[in-house]
Amino acid sequence: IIEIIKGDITKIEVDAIVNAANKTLLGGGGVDGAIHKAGGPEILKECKKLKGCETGEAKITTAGRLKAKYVIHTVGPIYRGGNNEESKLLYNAYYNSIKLGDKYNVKSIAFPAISTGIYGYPKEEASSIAIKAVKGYLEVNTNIEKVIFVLFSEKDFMLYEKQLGLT
Ligand code: AR6
Repeated sequence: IIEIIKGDITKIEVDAIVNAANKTLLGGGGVDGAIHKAGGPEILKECKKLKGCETGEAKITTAGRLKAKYVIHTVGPIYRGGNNEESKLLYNAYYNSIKLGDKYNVKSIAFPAISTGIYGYPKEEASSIAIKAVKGYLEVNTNIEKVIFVLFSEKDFMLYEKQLGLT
């Protein structure tokens, strides 16, 4: 069920892509900026009605011009040394995103490496939490058939390959 791809998440053909947003849900840089740019103004219009999102939670909109049907907006933790519940909040961001997708009957979902850019979460620990959260969810009742981790760099791709035992 789990796949990894190196590339740009806005180009992936899945039912839902996950956005690494901030609490305002009103856009930003990184993958968030790329998703709003590629998807067009419809996504922001819907985001404005959602009144933000707490860290570790997830909310859903349609996907504008993107190939996906939905964008699931989640907010990962800002990394502040590791003693501020960062690992739990990152786990929740993945878990609540896939759970929300499942509720919307999404069959395929793509994740970026949440919190590992501007929010500074160490990549190795973040990748193991991402995998643990997704596997943890897939063990319960689910209609989800495919989960894709989309990694933006070769280095990140290789890290996930290692963590998933694909090398
Ligand atoms: N496709 C896939 N992955 C990408 C793409 C893309 N098009 N662009 C960047 N990444 P970040 P965060 C990778 O900074 O750390 C925004 O301003 C990137 O290399 O996008 O959760 C929000 O509004 C990195 O590995 O998200 C928030 O304020 C990963 O996506 C803040 O950034 C996440 O990096 C959230 O920070």
